Amino acid sequence: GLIRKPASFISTICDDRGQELFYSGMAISEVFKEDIGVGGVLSLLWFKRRLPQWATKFIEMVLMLTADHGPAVSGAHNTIVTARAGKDLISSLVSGLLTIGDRFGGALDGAAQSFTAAYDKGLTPAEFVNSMRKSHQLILGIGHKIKSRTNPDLRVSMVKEYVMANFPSCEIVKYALEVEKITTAKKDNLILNVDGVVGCALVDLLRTCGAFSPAEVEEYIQIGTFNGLFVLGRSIGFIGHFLDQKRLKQGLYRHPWDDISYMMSEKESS
Ligand code: Q5B
Repeated sequence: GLIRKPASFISTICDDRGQELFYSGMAISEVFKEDIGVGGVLSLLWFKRRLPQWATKFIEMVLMLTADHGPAVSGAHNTIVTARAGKDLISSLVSGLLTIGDRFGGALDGAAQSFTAAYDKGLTPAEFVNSMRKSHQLILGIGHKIKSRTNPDLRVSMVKEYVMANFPSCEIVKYALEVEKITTAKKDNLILNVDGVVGCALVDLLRTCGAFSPAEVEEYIQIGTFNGLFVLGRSIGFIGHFLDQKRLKQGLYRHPWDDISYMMSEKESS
């Protein structure tokens, strides 16, 4: 009889074999007929299911408010330097994306994991802050280079307002805000930052939207899903910076000597 060749890989999110493309079982024509938006498409391709409108709107909000934060942040800076070195869009974009990590823009997953673990263990916010200090760990999702209690980050305020008004409940965000009260009392810039508030809100979203089992939520937290939203959002800005530099016909960037502290021994300098 016929022997079926074993498949080399398995895929479960998108079917392009028929005349019509399907995203997790939803025909592309339905995607437009039902006007599910980018948030709806992301839900189908990342989570393999439709999410309620308050949740897809939140996803879109995150993409919009993480889209850019100026030319000075490390990722935009890298993109600009690469574009000015004459490189193409993809090289410039990737060089920006490669700076995303724990310190810059990639703290969503770590914040989601540590705040959620502390909340679930029943640690008080003070116990959580102390345990992180004792183990010499920075709290991911806390701290900002320029934003502080006296110069608040309006993106964070907008996320908080949306979450409080639209989520069925937001225990992890509320917990993180209690942690922020303790950290900002120590230092003005140790605010709950954009990565932190979004990471915690995404846990609340998955836990309360009714579309996931607790085990599924735990899996999404552990496999590192949330940094993906920052990466996706900020790619919009990085591509903008690439186009901007090309439009402005900016030449090769060389960092000025007077902004570098050359610390050589006398022997090395001679
Ligand atoms: N301290 C963000 O550092 C930053 C502490 C802390 C306990 C903390 C730092 C940090 C965790 C990672 C995080 C996301 C590197 C940031 C983003 C997107 C962005 C970016 C943009 C955009 C800032 C000075 C003193 C030291 C530290 C203590 C600092 N952070 N203690 N937990 N988390 N946070 N990243 O100001 O006693 O003096 O030795 O790593 O959440 O990336 O716009 O720029 O949209 O693009 O340089 O918003 O907070 O401060 O590291 O010199 O520390 O504060 O231990 O204490 P800074 P440092 P001490 S949002």
